[in-house]
Amino acid sequence: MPQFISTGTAVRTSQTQLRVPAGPSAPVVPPAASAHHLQTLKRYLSNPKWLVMYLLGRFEICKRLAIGFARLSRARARRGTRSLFQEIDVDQAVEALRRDAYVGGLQLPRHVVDEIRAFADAHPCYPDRDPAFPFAHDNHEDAQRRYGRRILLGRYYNTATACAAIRQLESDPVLVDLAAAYLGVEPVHIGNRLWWSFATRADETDRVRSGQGFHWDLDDWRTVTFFFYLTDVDDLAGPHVLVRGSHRRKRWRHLLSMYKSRPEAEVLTMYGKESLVTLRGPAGFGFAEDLFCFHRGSPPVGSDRLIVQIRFGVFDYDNAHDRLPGK
Ligand SMILES: O=C(O)CCC(=O)C(=O)O
Repeated sequence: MPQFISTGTAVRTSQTQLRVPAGPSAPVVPPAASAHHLQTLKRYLSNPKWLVMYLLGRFEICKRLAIGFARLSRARARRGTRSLFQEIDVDQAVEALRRDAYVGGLQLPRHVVDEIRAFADAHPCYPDRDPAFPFAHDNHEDAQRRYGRRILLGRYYNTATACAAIRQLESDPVLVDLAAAYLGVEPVHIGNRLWWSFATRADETDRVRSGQGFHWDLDDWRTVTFFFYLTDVDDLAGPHVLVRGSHRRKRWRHLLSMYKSRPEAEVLTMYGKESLVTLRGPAGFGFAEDLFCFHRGSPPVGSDRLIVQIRFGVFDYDNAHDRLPGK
């Protein structure tokens, strides 16, 4: 029984029975947009070092200075264990990342996919950033009814401590080597994300808030994120889409704006349709990406998608971990 699940309704999943706290009997009111913005503002102000990075980290000269500063005090760590990705040529991978903002060719062994799937089956997930409402992923329809709103994403908490297979990825020598070579400094692990993207109807605002509209991320001066699909992903199952090379080429008004999301038409006009890369693959398929590029998830329409991300950066601002709040 997962430790953070208390008394409540028994929910059957494909592998086990989860107990999740009884939900509200009447639909709850979804958080208003202004409350969402206020929460975001509070988060910004509560982490001043991160805020400095957030304001300056979009400019290449500042990125280089910050990385140079980190390099002064950081030695290369020894990497002991055997990698799951022996076949990767790190130099070639880094060249592709620098040029295109992504590189494919990572493949998780089946037993690791199965282990993470088993973790997802045995633990509750949560509507985006709402730790008050745990639900079993295969109870999504019921959870939407009880929550009183569409649930596009179901995120897991505490993956670093609760899932050994995910923890092993955080220290995989090839992944860490690749991150070090791309970042130009010994990397730090800045967080994981494990989540379902559900095939459900939703409006544009919810889609954009759920990473399904083009945007770029700024979690650190420079970052690299490893993605692995844990379900088969075709065009109907929410493939990840990115704009090749857009981590190096952005308009000044994009860099200066506080909004990192942009309408699809604007992104297509700027970069051209031929720059879009859609990443499809069977369960276990993986790729590395610099999330400073424009990217989005496609809304799944045929089946739900389970995906995990392992993120590395230059400094850990404690801003991207998936710890359950208050734990
Ligand atoms: O769902 C996806 O593929 C997009 C993920 C994303 O936008 C992000 O992690 O920033």
